[in-house]
Amino acid sequence: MASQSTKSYAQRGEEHQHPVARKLFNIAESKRSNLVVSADIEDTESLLKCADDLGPYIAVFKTHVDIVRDFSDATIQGLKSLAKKHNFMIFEDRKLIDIGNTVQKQYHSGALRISEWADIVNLSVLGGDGIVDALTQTVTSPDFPFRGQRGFLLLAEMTSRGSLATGAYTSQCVDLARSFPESTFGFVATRALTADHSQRTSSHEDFVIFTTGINIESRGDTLGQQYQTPAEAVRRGADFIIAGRGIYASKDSVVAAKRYRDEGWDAYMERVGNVNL
Ligand code: 6AU
Repeated sequence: MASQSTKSYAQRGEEHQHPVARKLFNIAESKRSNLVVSADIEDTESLLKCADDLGPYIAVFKTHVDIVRDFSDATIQGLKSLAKKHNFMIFEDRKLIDIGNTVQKQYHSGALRISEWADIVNLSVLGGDGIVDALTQTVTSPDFPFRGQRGFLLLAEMTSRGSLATGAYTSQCVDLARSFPESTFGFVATRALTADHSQRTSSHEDFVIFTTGINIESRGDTLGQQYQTPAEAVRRGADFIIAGRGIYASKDSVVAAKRYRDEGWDAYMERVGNVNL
């Protein structure tokens, strides 16, 4: 049976073997936030305004920079400086999926230069382990300037109706992640995925679960998206909750961010047994 972690972020931040996960847990603990805002915003000015407005309340700012129509060096520099100002990490939701040789170029060069500015990127392993192997080689190479500062999440499940990322596919994502601990520290998934402690391959194993499809007001959209609330997600094993339109498209995005942050944090506190803190 899959088991969620009942350890505190502070403890996981101390013990985790991956530096990106350690930093992430430390940010979550210090800001009392397990919230990731998904900023699916199409121009640089609005994207950076969103990061500046919501920065104090989030642990991670998630981007889809391929939808930013005026993406440029100013977008990158703006994101990097706001990440420093507000102490959040940047997750580019690029869902890389191709042969190893192609994804190395998509990740490290090309128009987006993801490796330069995104602490975290997600990968789809539909094509097998070659993608993880290739990108692990990139981020562990002695020539890579951000060695130890970049981490990957595998897209192990999807929230869209009829998703094919289920069952054996999802389990194989877990097996594959176990083979690349130097680069891969968790999953995008709707729940905890790993077996209980007695079945883990290592007592140090601690995959971080990012759960998307989070919305307090709605159960889905007209295009197949399916939602759960922050509390439901954390109870099922989410370590970080990813919310997009529920926050940035609401009447007051700061009020909404605080509400999602508080609901996610309270559910985490309940899970680790500190309900009164
Ligand atoms: O809260 P929303 O529905 O406005 O936005 C959800 C965000 C979007 C999706 O591209 C992304 O989460 N997403 C992902 C991710 C993060 O990989 C996987 C998935 O299964 N479903 C999903 O919505 O930016």
